[in-house]
Amino acid sequence: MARPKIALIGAGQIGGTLAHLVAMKELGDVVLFDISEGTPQGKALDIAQSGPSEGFDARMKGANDYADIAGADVCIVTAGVPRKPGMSRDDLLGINLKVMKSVGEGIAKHAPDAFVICITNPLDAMVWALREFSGLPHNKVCGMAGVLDSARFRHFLSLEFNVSMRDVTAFVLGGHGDTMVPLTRYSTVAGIPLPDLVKTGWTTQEKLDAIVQRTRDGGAEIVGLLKTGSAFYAPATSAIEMAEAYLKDQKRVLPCAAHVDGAYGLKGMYVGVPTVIGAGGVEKVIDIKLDRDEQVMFDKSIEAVKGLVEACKGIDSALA
Ligand code: A3D
Repeated sequence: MARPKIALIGAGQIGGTLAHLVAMKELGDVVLFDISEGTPQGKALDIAQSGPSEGFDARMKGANDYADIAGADVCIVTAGVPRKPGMSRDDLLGINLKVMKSVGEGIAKHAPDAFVICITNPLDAMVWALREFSGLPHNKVCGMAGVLDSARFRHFLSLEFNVSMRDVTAFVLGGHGDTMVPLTRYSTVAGIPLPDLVKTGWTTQEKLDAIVQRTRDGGAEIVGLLKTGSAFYAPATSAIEMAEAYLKDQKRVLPCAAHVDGAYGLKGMYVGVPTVIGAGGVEKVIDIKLDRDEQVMFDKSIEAVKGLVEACKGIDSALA
């Protein structure tokens, strides 16, 4: 059977890391696409030359022409600009919306059957825009944020409890931004919910609150340290987890920015929710009942996402 074809739209920090991970995990052949001439070609050649030592056979190709992504099984989109210190994700809206238009049209023309994972910020609005511009089915277009946000939460919790990250599960809902909703009630150490661990005295509510806030600020903390861009290792790993779930029909339960129509009382919008990802793309949105405090936080997050989508619609008519 031919290897899957994985198109990486954007060959910057995340795009290059994605290509390396695809090769190391032998998930398929890679086309790295970028508007910058030479960058995708150089990265593709460099990664290909790590093949003999690493022992993988994946083919790497750099491209500046959308025709090269033809027939891709998966497209992971990082094209656009990242944050600099002092910028919010929302500051990227105007410039990255224009980028989503060209990327969406390129995917629609050359890889209409692909499973598309958007990473470009502001995430929830950009995945909405990418779906609009590409016209692909909603279940085949989603955004990566929840896997990363919950990985950050799990990392911080594992440090607090001094246990393996593998034994910590975390649940994050809502938009990818300051209003994201990490749910402590559904986050566990070895299946024991965090509020129960507070009761046993293993941690305190104050420490948990601080971890929740650090998770919300997780991206900004890294932007502040790097100064020239944003996180890329963990964002790439998170998107690969989603791509692998699709390619291997793993039916993984992963949080992602999915099209929610009915669940959570929402009518047709993209936002972070728990989903099942398998060969059908986003096969299911898992609906849960929120308590009053959680609902208040979730509603605030929904309003923030809706505001960004409305702003996109305003700019989009200017783009047309
Ligand atoms: P960067 O290293 O700047 O790479 C972006 C690449 O996109 C560059 O190589 C550009 O040349 C290329 N590009 C720009 N315009 C186009 C276009 N029209 N068509 C094709 N390629 C284009 O950024 P990065 O890789 O660090 O980050 C990429 C995006 O991911 C940014 O928007 C970040 O804000 C976002 N991001 C999201 C998360 C989430 O969790 C959602 C995390 C980290 C970064």
